[in-house]
Amino acid sequence: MKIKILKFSLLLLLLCSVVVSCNNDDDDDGDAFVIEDRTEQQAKDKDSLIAYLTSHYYNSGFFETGSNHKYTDIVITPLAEGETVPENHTLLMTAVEERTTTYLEADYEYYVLNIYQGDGESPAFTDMVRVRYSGSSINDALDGTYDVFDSSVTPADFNLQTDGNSYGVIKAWQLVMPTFNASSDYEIDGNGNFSFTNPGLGVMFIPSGLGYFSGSTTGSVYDNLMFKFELLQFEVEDHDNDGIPSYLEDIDGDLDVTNDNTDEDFYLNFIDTDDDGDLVLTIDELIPTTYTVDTNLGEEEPVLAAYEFERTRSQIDGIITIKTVTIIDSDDDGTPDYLDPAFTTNYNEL
Ligand SMILES: [Ca+2]
Ligand SMILES: [Ca+2]
Ligand SMILES: [Ca+2]
Ligand SMILES: [Ca+2]
Repeated sequence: MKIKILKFSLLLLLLCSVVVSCNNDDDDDGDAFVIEDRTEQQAKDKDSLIAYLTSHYYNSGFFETGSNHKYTDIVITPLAEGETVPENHTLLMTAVEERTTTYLEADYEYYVLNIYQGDGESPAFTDMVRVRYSGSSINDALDGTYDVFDSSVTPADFNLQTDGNSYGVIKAWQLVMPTFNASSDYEIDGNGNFSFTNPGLGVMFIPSGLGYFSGSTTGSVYDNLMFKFELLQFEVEDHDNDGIPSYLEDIDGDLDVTNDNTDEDFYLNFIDTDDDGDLVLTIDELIPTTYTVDTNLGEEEPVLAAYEFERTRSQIDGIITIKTVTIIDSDDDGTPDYLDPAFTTNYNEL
């Protein structure tokens, strides 16, 4: 049997994608509450964000020495009228990176202060992230109040992609978190407290359209938000547990898993256990492999192939058992078996 590994770039050309329309909740007539046009709201929000960034500075000098800095170390201070930015501090506007995106048909600018990139690896846009953070309202800050509406000084987990059964995060988090790296390591002290080695550390300044928009989570609508955060760790998510990590279920590679549905059924690929609808489950259209690593003999763990993914691992008496699956493209046409209804081999029954 020939085993060929899929080249994912080919998928862009070979697969049709089905556009699943986004939910618009603003088509009810007679509502007293009028939802703002996203593009018009963004114009106002951009003005507010720039007003904030040009009138506040942060303690940049603090982060030039030492390591393992915390989000609670970030101090942002309003610039008084006529004041110049003090030594060892930097005006936010000159420190942030402006980024752009299109979301729900509106064009957005948002701003990211990258204080530390992080020494570990980087999550995908569908992964689970473990963070410490605080979120506050920029609108309130411009009005002279500082109001943290949400925070966690202990590590908290968030799915960057909701499957409908779990809470998702605001769009800005899904955009920003994958551009940072997590910590490279951690330690646990005698009291069970974790300390993380050089996590990604930053602040995002975001318009309401990439936050809660017309929702009132923060206590008011159309709030521009600021999140300080440490990206501690992440886990690769496989929402439908079919062996394919969710980020690879983004067939057209547009960083959106809500527009990929190979078999055009009710279930998007990332929540579909039979992606091509050929009645052989995706997990059965992948090649299973079991590795046994005897650490008593000093054996090393295997290096996985490019399209091989760990499913489970267990350890008994120093012997690690790792089960993986590998994507196969039997006819080498660029469409792997699990996305190709013409191939129905069940590799778990061979
Ligand atoms: Ca997609
Ligand atoms: Ca489907
Ligand atoms: Ca799937
Ligand atoms: Ca198939």
